[in-house]
Amino acid sequence: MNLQNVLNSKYDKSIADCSNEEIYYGLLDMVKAMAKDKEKIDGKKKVYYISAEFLIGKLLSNNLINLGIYDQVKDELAKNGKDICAVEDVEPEPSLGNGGLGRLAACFLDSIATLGLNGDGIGINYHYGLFKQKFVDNLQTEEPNGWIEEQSWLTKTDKTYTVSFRGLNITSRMYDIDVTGYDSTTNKLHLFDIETVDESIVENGIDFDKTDIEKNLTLFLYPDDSDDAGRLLRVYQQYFMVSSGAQLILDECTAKGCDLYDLPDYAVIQINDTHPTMVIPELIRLLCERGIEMDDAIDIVSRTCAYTNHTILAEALEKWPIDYLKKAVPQLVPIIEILDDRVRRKYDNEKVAIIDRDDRVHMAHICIHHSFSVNGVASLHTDILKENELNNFYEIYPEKFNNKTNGITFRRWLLHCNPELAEFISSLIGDGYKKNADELQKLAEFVNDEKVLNELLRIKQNRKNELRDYLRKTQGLEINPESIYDIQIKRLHEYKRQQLNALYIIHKYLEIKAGKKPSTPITAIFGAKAAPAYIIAQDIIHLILCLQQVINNDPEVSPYLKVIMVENYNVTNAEHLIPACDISEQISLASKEASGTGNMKFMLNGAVTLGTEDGANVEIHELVGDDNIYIFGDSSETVVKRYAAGNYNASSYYENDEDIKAAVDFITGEKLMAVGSEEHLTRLQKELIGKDWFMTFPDFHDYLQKKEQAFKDYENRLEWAKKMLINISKVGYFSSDRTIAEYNKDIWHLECWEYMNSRKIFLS
Ligand code: 26Q
Repeated sequence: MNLQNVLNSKYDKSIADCSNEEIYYGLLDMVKAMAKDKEKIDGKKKVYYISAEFLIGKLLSNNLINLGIYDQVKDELAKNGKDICAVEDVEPEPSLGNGGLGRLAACFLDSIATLGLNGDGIGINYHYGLFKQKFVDNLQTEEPNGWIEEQSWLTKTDKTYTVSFRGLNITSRMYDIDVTGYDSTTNKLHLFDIETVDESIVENGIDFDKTDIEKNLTLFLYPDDSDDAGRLLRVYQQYFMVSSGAQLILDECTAKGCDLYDLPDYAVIQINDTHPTMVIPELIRLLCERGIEMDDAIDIVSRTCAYTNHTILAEALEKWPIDYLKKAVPQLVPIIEILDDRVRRKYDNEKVAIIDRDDRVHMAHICIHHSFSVNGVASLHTDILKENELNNFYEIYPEKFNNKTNGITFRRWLLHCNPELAEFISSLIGDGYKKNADELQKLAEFVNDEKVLNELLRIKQNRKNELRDYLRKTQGLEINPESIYDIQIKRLHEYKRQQLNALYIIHKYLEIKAGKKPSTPITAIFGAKAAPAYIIAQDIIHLILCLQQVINNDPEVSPYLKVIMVENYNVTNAEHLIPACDISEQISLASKEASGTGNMKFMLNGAVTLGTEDGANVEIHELVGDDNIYIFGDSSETVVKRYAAGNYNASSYYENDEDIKAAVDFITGEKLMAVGSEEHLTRLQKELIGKDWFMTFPDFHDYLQKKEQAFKDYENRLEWAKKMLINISKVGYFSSDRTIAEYNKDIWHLECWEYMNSRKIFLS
């Protein structure tokens, strides 16, 4: 198949005469046709990765790479005076996720297909993804973020199901997106939708009537759970997804001749956090409807489902009031009550009950009792689950608990976003690492090769120059490519501690004002969206934007220090920011970040981590060793103990530490007040002095010191390049191909292709 032929029959035009839009739509058709030819022949058993979020990002170049035709298409376009990047720009980004959990689901689909595993995704076809962020008067505003066009990656199927809510039957329809594996077969992402969604009910930013389910069910991806109507709508969305998914799974298994008692031999359902929990009672309900006894149904479902936990933050663990469930899905309530009753009869421990004394249903508890596997997403996280958060369950079911350290797909996060680096690596160690990421270790032999180190620095500089151009073009921001790019990009959350980074910046600003100038200029770059109702998160964004305005406009300081807050941080922006980064900020309060995956993306692109011993940073540290990472701050044990003791007193740090006091006072000082809002800045300052729940003050000085050390080390360019090289050489462990191979080996047990010495070998 070739692009010119596709465009001939579609538009009767040559490539040169087509607009970028026409070329994009032509490529869409071409990719879909090629993916169809590679569809997987179903094996007996299949994994269903069910998730409320799939943050897939743009798909064009990813698909061209996976189908092995990226260079060919790029050259053909170039010959006809077209630029593939301009064609890529035409594609709207499907932002169907909030952050890490959604992006992980997308990376996993890529790896499942790449390993040739039989596995599809199940989710919701949100018409608007995560809101588009705009900054107005140094504050975040939100706008709807549409992505579905007349022609898109979605393919409408003829599969429909009835989903019943109280007093309302809804017809769900399945739409498919092809998931092309790298040099492999194609799987599917099944997204369910309804025909009656009405986009015109959106008014005033992202507000809409939350009560009219037929018009709003699949309208929006939820950024938070701030109000009652929104929470109830989320229950509707979750049930809609799992009921459609459960019906699909039973259909597919019975079509393969599965006797429903043998369901676990045909299907394994990986539940991505608690959001799809209702798939458990729903499947039980459907099995009973088909004539299976309740006890048997519970047993069958419990041997089919596996649960992944992504958080230890208590407030993020879903607990739905039973009244919500009665209002939306009364048919599940008697089943959940039976599950609770069985648990209560078996275990005399209120803490493992499914329905608590306040009549709230603990979704995680349903998952743990009724899955055969429970996993955390990094080694430290799994340990904390076992020892603290889920200890009561671990004591009952030690055999269910296992760790699966997260990973990322190197196709998107290296081959696509940094092709020059990928090619350079190939020139040194061959192409094998693209399928077997462990081969990156071969790079270690070049650690003293100056030519290689200089080339690595040259490539990084190219990315830094490109980021300068990109930010100028898309955001109207000016940065100095000779400066150190220090980047913190992730959802805005107090536990991730963007506020600690902001305090550092204030400290540095005050130092420069006092005449202590850094020898290499620093650009502190942020990108973050805050849930609209998360007030302190909005205040932190405000602080950073005010700092940007004050510092960048201060001629005494801006040659040495600049602050950049990138608007509308999303996957596409990340693809430009990550390859250009020198220092990767991973500064969550130890014990709070389950894993992090941005940390891995930066490492892959030769950035050096400045971080706490939290999440997967711990494993990065173990791999690269003390000399190739900057670790600071209290350990998770210290933090956990301090919380337990309940004696953390932020104000005494503030009173007794001059540097902390000066930085915190600056928040409501003349300079920031002149550009910011008193309400936001004073509230944030009060929160820090009075509470500082995520303990920025105890870590402040260690952070300062390690950051200064990193900036100093950066100046010895060859030594720095060694650190970059070692990071890249050790990053193979964080390929999502490794993570998925482990899920398969330990949990799913599907037949699979494995790459050994670059040859595909079939394992069963
Ligand atoms: C829950 C209820 C109501 C509304 C929204 C939610 C909700 C939505 C999204 C709760 C949580 C999320 C997302 C969580 C998330 O992204 N967790 C991250 O998962 C990554 C992949 O495992 C980890 O690397 C991160 O450490 C973890 O924070």
